[in-house]
Amino acid sequence: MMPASHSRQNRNLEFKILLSGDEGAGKTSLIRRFIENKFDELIDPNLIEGSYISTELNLFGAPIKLQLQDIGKAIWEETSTYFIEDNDGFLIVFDTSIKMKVKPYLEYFLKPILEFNRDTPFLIIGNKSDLPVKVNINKISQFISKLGGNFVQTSAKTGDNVSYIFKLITSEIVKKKAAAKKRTEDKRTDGLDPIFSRYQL
Ligand SMILES: Nc1nc2c(ncn2[C@@H]2O[C@H](COP(=O)(O)OP(=O)(O)OP(=O)(O)O)[C@@H](O)[C@H]2O)c(=O)[nH]1
Ligand SMILES: [Mg+2]
Repeated sequence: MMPASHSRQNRNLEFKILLSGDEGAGKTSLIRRFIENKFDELIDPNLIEGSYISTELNLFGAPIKLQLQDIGKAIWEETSTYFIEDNDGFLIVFDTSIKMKVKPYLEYFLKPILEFNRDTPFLIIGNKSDLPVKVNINKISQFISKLGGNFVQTSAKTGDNVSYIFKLITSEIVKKKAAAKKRTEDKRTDGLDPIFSRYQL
């Protein structure tokens, strides 16, 4: 039997991640690729919308539970505050195969997140990298790094970078929680000890 302290340490390694962005950007496809390693040209847009889908990731030598959820722009518009409070990290997804103004798009989705807490972990995902790119990747990368975020191009179709983005956002969440802990020096009750000690935080 595991010592009680050990099981308590691992119990709360669970984070919620929200994917948001325009209709058709590939949010559900990214989750499907990550969890099932499958891709469909025709995907039910409401496959998992509105409810969480759970998976597990091994990171820093510890199993971490992830609860993934995706919502479209319409729901975001009405209830972004609820979703921002309810999630630990965010993936803002857009489709790089469509000519569009990316800056206002990103500002639209990021503003409420950063206003709520400027330390909230987020990644910007330029999906559909298997198709010809119709946006200026250099300009977008520069804009995102100015905002203090990371930009990753993915393809749910080929699987390119899909596991990577979920690992990256999870490690950002862990690091930010560690940094917040360091600031407050509160007694830790969140079960992150094994990860923090591995990270030497
Ligand atoms: N070529 C290509 N097509 C993709 C990729 N990701 C998604 N698609 C396709 O784009 C369409 C929309 O994908 P979804 O995953 O439904 O997009 P969504 O963001 O969940 O859209 P909503 O649920 O409507 O908000 C589907 O036909 C997918 O097959 C990709 O990386 N490459
Ligand atoms: Mg969808």
